[in-house]
Amino acid sequence: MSFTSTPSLREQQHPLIRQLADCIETAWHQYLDLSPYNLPAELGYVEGRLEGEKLTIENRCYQTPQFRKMHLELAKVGNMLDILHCVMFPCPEYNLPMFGCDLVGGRGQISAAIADLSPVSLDRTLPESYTSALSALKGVNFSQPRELPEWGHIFSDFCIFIRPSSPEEETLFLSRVQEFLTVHCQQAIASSPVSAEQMQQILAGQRNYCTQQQQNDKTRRVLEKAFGPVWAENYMTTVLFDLPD
Ligand code: BLA
Repeated sequence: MSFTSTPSLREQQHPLIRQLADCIETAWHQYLDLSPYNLPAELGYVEGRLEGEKLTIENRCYQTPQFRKMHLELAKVGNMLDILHCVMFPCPEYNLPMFGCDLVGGRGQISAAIADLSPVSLDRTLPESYTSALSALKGVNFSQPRELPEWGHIFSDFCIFIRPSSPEEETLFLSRVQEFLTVHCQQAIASSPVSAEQMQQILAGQRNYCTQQQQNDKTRRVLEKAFGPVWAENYMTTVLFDLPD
């Protein structure tokens, strides 16, 4: 089964973005019990202009018993920039990492492909069940690893941040994200709620993750140029990386 019916933007994106979007939605439908999650109405589909080019943003959002918000965003700036952004925000009652993924490309080439299951614990380690499941995956090597920015200390040792250099590496990245999602969904549906005290620590960890992601100047600059600084700040803090209450 695939879930490719509605979107118009998806067909115009770089093939790896299209494939990854399909892969994410297929995993979500396969493993999780999805309900709709309503973004503020005016932020589901957005158009702006950046340097004479049209910027289009298309959002899909769900929630489940284990995830308070699962957000998949596709964005396109004329023929210059194709973007996929995805974050799964766990409910703070569960000790689950943050799944995050970003693909950025332009003119036929993906320049940044990042995927991670990021810890939210104070000691920055993943739950033991995740560490053993992820360690058991086949080792992967990419020829063009990229260096994380300063705020990238939020990511785990399993984080992949690369520039894919061939169709083979694009496929390898895609299958690694698929493996992350399978591990994550299976762990999530098997997990039990934590104590009130541990929930406070998880909340602090999620807040830290979001605060650091909000420091991404490259994302901010694209949004500011198209929509202005006030809109960009609002979008980054309420749609992309909203803090749990
Ligand atoms: C990088 N993100 C980027 C880049 C752009 C965007 C233009 C630079 C690409 C490059 O250096 O090759 C832009 N990303 C966007 C925009 C949106 C977006 C406009 O998602 C949304 C509308 N970013 C995330 C998530 C992660 C993430 C969930 O949204 C990780 C889990 C990471 N993006 C991320 C990182 C970089 C990046 C680490 C590199 C930043 C740097 O090198 O400074």
